[in-house]
Amino acid sequence: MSSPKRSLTIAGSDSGGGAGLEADLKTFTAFGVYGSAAVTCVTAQNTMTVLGIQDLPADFVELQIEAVLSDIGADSVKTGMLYNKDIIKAVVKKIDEYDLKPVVDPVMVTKKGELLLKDDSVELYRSEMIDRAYILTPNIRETEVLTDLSIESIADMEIAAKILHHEGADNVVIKAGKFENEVVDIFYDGKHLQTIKGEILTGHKHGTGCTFSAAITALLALGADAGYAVRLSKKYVEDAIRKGVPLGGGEQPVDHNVWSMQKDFLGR
Ligand code: PXL
Repeated sequence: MSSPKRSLTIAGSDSGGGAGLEADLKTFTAFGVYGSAAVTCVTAQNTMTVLGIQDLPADFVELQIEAVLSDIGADSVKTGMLYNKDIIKAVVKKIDEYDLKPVVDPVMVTKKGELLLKDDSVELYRSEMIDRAYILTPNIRETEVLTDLSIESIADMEIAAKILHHEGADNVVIKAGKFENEVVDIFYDGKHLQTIKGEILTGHKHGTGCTFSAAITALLALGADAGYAVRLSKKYVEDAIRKGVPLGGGEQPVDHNVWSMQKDFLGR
């Protein structure tokens, strides 16, 4: 029997199961990739609100990454919510030790505005995580924080993508700019700028960011190149939003399972 492809997520837990490492693991499974997880923080959360956040000791985050990589291994890695300086430092240490090329989702706040990266940790995040990213996946708000720009047009998104690439991210996807009645993603690999447009979708949006970067991570493990992984992951997230999970009284989760019956993703 051939061994499965493996992806590791280093992220926070969302007890509601829509975002965070739960979204990542469901998405890895949907792509037929074996998922492992190093937990950074635990959130008590549902579709309505975040009731509490408990961070794990940084050395224990490190220990989980060590446990996974020293035995199971990983064909691709993503980082999500890192929350504080000590956790950022611990993750950076393991990235360097294992020469990882992670998908970096610079998680900062929930859609409602609850902080998932402490204010006093943003500078360290900028200086340590951007240049370690194989693919950096900020949304508009995160892009503004990471570049000090105000993003008001597609042209601003393009400039920001170039800046973040210049700061060391190998590939940059700026997600979900809503301009000219469309949702626009910008992908930049240092050579080509691609504009990926889609219709503005309403409805089940909890977990979109995590699910998108997890799908990219799974596809990288399967051997896709960065551009293909990004474009296909966008389609996956659109379908996951359209299908959605009708649970909870707040922002309802995307359906991570939406493509799980399809086996040959790279043949699409
Ligand atoms: O979508 C960002 C995100 C990341 N990680 C965790 C989260 C959320 C949003 O709710 O809870 C743990």
